[in-house]
Amino acid sequence: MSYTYDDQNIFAKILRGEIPNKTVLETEHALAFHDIAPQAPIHVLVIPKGPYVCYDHFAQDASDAEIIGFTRAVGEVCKMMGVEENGFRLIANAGENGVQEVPHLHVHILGGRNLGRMLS
Ligand code: IU
Repeated sequence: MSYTYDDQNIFAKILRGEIPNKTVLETEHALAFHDIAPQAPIHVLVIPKGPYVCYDHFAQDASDAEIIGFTRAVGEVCKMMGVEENGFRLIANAGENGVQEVPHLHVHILGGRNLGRMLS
């Protein structure tokens, strides 16, 4: 599938420094920041710095270095936020059925409370 990236999306603006954010971690390939409307005591978004719409786009077109860098950043943020001990959830919504609001790949890291069952 081919994807068209909208460089006016809000996370692209955050990456360009046009909109402020509460940064948790910035690396060569990723930026992590607190979600503006947290759904759990810990709710951090991790985004790749490259122009990828969703997970599939990223997996298809990103370089190995970007994929490794992004994946390691997610792990690092989990460590920084201390969620590995009691557990956490990663979510990457995609497209219309996934109800993705912002068309720049982002992984939600949710933790700090029992999140309940998501699938049944
Ligand atoms: P979604 O996976 O695309 O549905 O989630 C988008 C998330 O981005 C959602 O949790 C919003 O609260 C969050 N967010 C944000 O942190 N900062 C913003 O300026 C905007 C959305 I717009």
